[in-house]
Amino acid sequence: MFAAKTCWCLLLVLGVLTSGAACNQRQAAPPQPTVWRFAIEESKGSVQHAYALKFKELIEARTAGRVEVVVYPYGTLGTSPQITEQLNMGIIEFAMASPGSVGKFLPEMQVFLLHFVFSEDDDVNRTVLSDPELLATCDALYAEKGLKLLSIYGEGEMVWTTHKEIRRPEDFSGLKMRVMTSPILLAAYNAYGASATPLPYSEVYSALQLNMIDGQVNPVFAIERQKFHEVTDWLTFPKHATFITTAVANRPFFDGLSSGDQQLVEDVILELEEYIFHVQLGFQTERLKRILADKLQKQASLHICGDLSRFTASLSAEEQRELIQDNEYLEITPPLTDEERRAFRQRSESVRQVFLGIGGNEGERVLNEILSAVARAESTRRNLRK
Ligand code: 6CS
Repeated sequence: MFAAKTCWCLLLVLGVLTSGAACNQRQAAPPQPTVWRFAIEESKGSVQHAYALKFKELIEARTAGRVEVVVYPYGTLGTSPQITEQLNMGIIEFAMASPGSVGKFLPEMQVFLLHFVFSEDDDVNRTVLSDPELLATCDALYAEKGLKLLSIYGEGEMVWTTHKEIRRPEDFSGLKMRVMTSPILLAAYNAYGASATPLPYSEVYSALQLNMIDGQVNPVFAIERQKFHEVTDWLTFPKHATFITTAVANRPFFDGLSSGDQQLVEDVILELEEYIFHVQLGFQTERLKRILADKLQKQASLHICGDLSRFTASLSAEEQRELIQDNEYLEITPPLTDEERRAFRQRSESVRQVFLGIGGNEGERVLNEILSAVARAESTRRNLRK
């Protein structure tokens, strides 16, 4: 648990940081803006950072300086579970809370970590995650913890980075796979035959470098930001899951806002849904390009197992030649076949039972809502394509 004493110290530090400017300018005495603190679980240049910066820009522009949003990137205020605790205690007003980090606090939210539940189609997932019924069900669970759920959104397809090729569950045998601190992720990778190892985000790079772990899983932008590609040489796109997170406010804070400010926050969050979808989509190709360029420049080998057609289409003819065709350090192996993916899917079925044990009736309700919403959205997509 985050110690109460630590929280008070943090409050003091945040108070000093945000009021220091006010003391220095006492003589001018302009009206001081109200500060809204927004902590994210990722570093600068990440999807969450883009989200928080856009939130800041829109809120500050629309309140004409009455409100200042201060963004705290990963590491500034603590680990991801600590950020959620600070949000719950009202030390900060807004935060990102990823299901992988809020396991004990919000067990039902672990549903978003299950493999082979969401679609392979980003547009379908976007429709599902913004489903008003799903948001209302989840918000009721957040409300019990003193939180207000603002949005659920995807940050991109989950990719395995490992020291060796993985095409079958048997390839995971004896492999220490780092996961976020969630019982569902532990169960998922143990079911594949790996030895799942929970570690905080900040320790993954050195653990890979020192061979304390053999692999990890994250979207491409996170692999590039945290430089995991420097300490692994296999990138596998198994199309088994999307990284999903939630944007959250402290509930008493949100309820205490004027109706005008509540509406403002809700309008901005709605606009951000479209914005962040395109940001994460762009990052999936832009950051892969950086990984390839970095590996090439360092003359380090890289093996990619996946369908690279969308990525290749995003490159100019010259980039395609330099990064792919003439790149002697790159090996592209075919994506996992349907049969190969089926082997992982079958192993993942037992994890749904683990989830139902953890998530209880409410967890089951959320899972069923998601499964129905995915089926509905996929059928709509199919009809549109006809
Ligand atoms: O793997 C993790 O721990 C982190 N991954 C992402 C993409 N966001 C935050 C999370 O803590």
